[in-house]
Amino acid sequence: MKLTIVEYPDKKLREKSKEVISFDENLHKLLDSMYHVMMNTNGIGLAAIQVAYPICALILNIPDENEEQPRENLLEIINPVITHKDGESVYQEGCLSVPHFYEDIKRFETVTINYQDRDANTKTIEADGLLAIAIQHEMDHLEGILFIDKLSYSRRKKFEKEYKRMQKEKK
Ligand code: QAP
Ligand code: CO
Repeated sequence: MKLTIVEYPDKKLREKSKEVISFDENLHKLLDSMYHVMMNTNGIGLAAIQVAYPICALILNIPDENEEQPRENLLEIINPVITHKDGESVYQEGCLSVPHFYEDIKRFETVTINYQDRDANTKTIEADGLLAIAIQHEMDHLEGILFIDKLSYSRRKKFEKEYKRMQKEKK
């Protein structure tokens, strides 16, 4: 399955993702291909909508203490719902759909989610640290929200200017 990352300002990123109903081979193939794209692009998290599939599916692979991302640490999260959130933390985020731009974003420090795995089994994760931040970042994608939407007006303006300049340089 050939996938490419959808990049800002593509409007496709603004679509709201739909609940996953069929936990079939097509879903498994998509998840497997998403994993390869994420690894090839040095990502730690990727939502299906970022590869043009607007469904409530995301993957996460947070680096371990040796900065490695073995496949057994991969989390595949389908139809997530946040059931608890608490605290506050700030982290410098990036996004594969907004390449080469990083900014401090405030999130909840801990979150608990209910979700389904690729075989529709119901699961719960209580997350803190980078995992909690990544879950919130990826779940925003399911709503069509990007981390740059959370910037102050002046930082957002600065971003738009820098991003346009970078896009020109690429061409
Ligand atoms: C979301 O982001 C995230 O600009 C995942 O040139 C980010 O994997 C969650 C990436 C921070 C929590 C904290 C970005 C790779 C990867 C780039 C990513 C780039 C290459 C971003
Ligand atoms: Co992102």
